Amino acid sequence: MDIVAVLVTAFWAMLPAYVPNNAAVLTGGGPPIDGGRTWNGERILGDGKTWRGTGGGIAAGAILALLLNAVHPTLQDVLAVQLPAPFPPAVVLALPTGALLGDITASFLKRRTGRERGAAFPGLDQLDFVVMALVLTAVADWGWFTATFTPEVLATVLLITPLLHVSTNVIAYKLSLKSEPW
Ligand code: CTP
Ligand code: K
Ligand code: MG
Repeated sequence: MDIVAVLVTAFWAMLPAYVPNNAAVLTGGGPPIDGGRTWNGERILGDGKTWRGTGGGIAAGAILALLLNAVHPTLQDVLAVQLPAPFPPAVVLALPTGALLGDITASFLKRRTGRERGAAFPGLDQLDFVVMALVLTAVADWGWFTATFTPEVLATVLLITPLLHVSTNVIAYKLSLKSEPW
């Protein structure tokens, strides 16, 4: 694959995992997933992980994956670039669910290490969602996963994701959608 094809594949395949965290910011609120419960004096997850945000985030990512599938044939012709095979149904769900599961796992680890809601955890903040999205996708459809995420595409994903994450969060912060720029 040439460099353009690698970049396009990495970005296209990860889009349904990029959108859920941002959609959760917009749809979040209401009852927290942990129901306010604590463990060793700290919240299990905290008020930043809600049912509404999680549901809204998964829905947004899945809808985006279906939209990408719908425009796949046309775009492949128009752009004359090799796109990854359409998202199989299990992957449509695995990408956004994995992204939010990664984010929830990170909050669990933040609370266990004494970090309050909104505190930064450099490294974890930028990669939690991508790692879990990839793991769930590999479990959901190993054939599609290995055909799409070749070693060079995987390396590109791990490189561009932190950059995209940092920049979109700074934008969301500047637009007052988020209370911290991470
Ligand atoms: N959000 C949500 N449900 C999720 C993830 C996010 O409702 N599963 C919403 C919450 O309103 C949250 C906001 O999106 O405050 C920003 O998400 P994030 O930065 O992940 O949460 P924080 O509030 O920073 O909490 P934490 O320290 O646990 O990450
Ligand atoms: K987060
Ligand atoms: Mg945060």
